[in-house]
Amino acid sequence: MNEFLKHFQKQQAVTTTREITTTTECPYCSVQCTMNLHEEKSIMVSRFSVSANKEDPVTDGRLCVKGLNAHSHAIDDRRLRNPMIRIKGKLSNVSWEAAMERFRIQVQALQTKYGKDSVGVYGGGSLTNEECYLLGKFARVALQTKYIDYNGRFCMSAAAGAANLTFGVDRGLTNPLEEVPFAKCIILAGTNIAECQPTIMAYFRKARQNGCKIIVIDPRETATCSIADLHLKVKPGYDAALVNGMIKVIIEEGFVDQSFIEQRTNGYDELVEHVKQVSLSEVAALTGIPPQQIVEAARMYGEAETGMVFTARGVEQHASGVANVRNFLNMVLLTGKIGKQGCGYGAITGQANGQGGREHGQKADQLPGYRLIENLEHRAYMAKVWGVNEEDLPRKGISAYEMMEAIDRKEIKCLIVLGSNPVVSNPNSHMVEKALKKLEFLVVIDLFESETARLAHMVLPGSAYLEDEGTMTQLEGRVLVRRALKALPGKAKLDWKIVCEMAAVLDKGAYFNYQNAEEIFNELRLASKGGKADYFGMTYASLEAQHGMFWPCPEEGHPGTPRMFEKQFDHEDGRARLAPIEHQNPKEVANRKYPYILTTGRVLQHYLSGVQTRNTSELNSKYPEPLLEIHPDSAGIIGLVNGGHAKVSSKRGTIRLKVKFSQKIRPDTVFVAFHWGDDFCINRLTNPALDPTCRMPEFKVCAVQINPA
Ligand SMILES: Nc1nc2c(c(=O)[nH]1)N[C@H]1C(S)=C(S)[C@@H](COP(=O)(O)OP(=O)(O)OC[C@H]3O[C@@H](n4cnc5c(=O)[nH]c(N)nc54)[C@H](O)[C@@H]3O)O[C@H]1N2
Ligand SMILES: Nc1nc2c(c(=O)[nH]1)N[C@H]1C(S)=C(S)[C@@H](COP(=O)(O)OP(=O)(O)OC[C@H]3O[C@@H](n4cnc5c(=O)[nH]c(N)nc54)[C@H](O)[C@@H]3O)O[C@H]1N2
Ligand code: SF4
Ligand SMILES: [Mo]
Repeated sequence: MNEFLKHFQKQQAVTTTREITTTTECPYCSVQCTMNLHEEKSIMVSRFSVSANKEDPVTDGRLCVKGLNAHSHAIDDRRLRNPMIRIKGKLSNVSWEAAMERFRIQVQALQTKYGKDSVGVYGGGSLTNEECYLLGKFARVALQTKYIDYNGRFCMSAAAGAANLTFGVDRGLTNPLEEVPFAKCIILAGTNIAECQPTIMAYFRKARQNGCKIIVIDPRETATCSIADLHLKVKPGYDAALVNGMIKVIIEEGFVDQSFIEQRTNGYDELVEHVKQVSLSEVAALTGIPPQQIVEAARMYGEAETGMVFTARGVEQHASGVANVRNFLNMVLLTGKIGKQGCGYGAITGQANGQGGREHGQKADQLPGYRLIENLEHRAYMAKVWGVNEEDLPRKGISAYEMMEAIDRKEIKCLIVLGSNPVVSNPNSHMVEKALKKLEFLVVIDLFESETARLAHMVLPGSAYLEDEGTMTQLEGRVLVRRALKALPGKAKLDWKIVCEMAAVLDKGAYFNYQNAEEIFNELRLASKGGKADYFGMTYASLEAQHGMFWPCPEEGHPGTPRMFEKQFDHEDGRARLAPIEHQNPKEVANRKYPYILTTGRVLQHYLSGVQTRNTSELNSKYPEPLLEIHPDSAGIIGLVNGGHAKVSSKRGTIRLKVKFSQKIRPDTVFVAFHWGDDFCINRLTNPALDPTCRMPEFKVCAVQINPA
């Protein structure tokens, strides 16, 4: 642009600037911090900035570095603006009409030739409740395929599986965050809140000021350990063994709440019998935690008048994830620390709508409101809501990674991906990439040309959080309305409208006729009515009037349910189920060829597969590439230098990484974050061994060999 024009525009901007301030919610983690977005609007340009929303009762105006920069990717020039179809090997811009016509031809041809189940759908937990609901309906009603699953399978499924078995229902936190300061002992197991949900750290600090003792269980001394009274540096994969040790002490030293056990639980005698054979010295040998620390932790929690236990992916992302969480729940029940102020359990949900995303039907075996697709009554109810025949609803499908295996076997020929980047986030990603390349038709709806979009036959430009209205259910189980603030870039469309258009070209438009997100929500309310995650009593107006409401909320005027399980659990007899948990070794253990344990997770600056945060220079510049965190003693044995490079290999793949020495990690363990694709993709190494119940992969343990590079 020439200097004169620049000057002219600057003048114009000065004379015609308008400032607009609106409130929105962060698109990243499950806390769903609200913030004020300021737009300085002039004729030629808009400038955006963010400030705290002091009115937010959950965060009290706190924001982390990701939230402060979240708008950056949404307004980025690299956003997708046009539908694209692969022509002669290259993705080329086309009109929406041409894209939808191609979509119709491909999907109809494949379903005619190979059957309805030749098409699969893959969703995500960043989408609004309305979109998660719609995607499930799209699969079951428009495509009539059994194949739908979503990225939450890798996220919440183990905690959900455990909570369903133990309590009879799964809501991440059983108590609102405001009760955390009332707990006198808190266990944070495999949860790095300081980096992953930073704005809720204040609740834990407050608890500490009130005299609470905090126990952190993590193979690394993370930033979260700054609030710990006791850090148990567990060997990855051995949480269930550790908890068996703690339970033994709790029972033997008389910390059991006998009246709670009698009135509200089943299975106590079996659990007592089971821990009789547990030996603390064996537990110490397995976990690497000295017996006296196990006793100390059990006493801290056992003695405390009130207490809360939180778990996240460190405990859950294992082939024994459900069992691991169940053992923590055993400890909660034994001590009667649930259903009261300052007493409860929390699976710290991950994604923005990780909670709502798992409730309304994008999971393979699920219908909205936590109904089950294999339950005849549930099917009949949903068929009525949707106006279809019960017999026409498909049966249950398979989990996310198993869908990749079915694609590899060419059983699924077409996949539609909305709001996920599976080629980066699935375990064993070499196989996943190879499988996706076998698809006859891969459709990706995204904001950017993600690693998965680059493999697609069709890429459709979807909507970012600033443009898309809808509800999100944050980690407490509180449903919030997010309003749209901004116009879509280029020819991008709202995600829910894209789903409706895809249905329409398949002649199912009559079932997908909505004017706005609120109409979808009103249908979702009805769909969830009478289900475990019951939203029927919520309306956009009631949600906005009181900074969200907690489900279950069965009728209008109902206050919602901030604290669960005050009087009963959700099993038919109203009682919770204790269960003896046999410790299981991880599926891969260190051996002569692969002598170290690799565990994976997150860093503060990046989010999940990294597509949004790698496209945010303020964040990416602070952490531009993945690092191999390794103890200097182990690095010394291998011959690595700090800042040098290492080749890390598992049975499934090899990658080259920059080395970062850390005194804070166990010497037998290394840590790598998973926010990168291609040659930096740590999931090329991870183990796709799945939990038998919930099908969670073992992201947190695989055996690796490390060499200087
Ligand atoms: N900055 C940032 N924040 C995020 C996200 C992000 O990508 N970046 N993602 C969001 C999402 S979707 C999620 S699911 C959450 C995840 O939140 P977290 O689960 O807290 O995050 P992770 O880093 O995956 O794992 C937590 C900790 O588990 C430890 N760990 C590893 N193996 C074991 C083990 O066997 N036992 C125990 N006890 N601990 C172990 C790791 O050292 C790590 O510190 O974060 C959300 N918030
Ligand atoms: N090794 C290892 N792997 C892991 C984990 C781990 O701890 N270790 N954690 C697992 C967990 S907990 C999770 S949650 C998964 C997440 O894994 P993914 O679902 O693959 O991660 P995201 O980066 O959220 O992918 C979202 C994609 O959708 C796009 N997107 C974001 N918002 C929207 C939207 O509103 N509309 C549309 N159309 N597109 C959008 C983004 O640009 C991005 O390309 O990864 C899992 N993988
Ligand atoms: S804590 Fe989570 S929701 Fe809040 S600003 Fe940070 S990333 Fe966003
Ligand atoms: Mo997650």
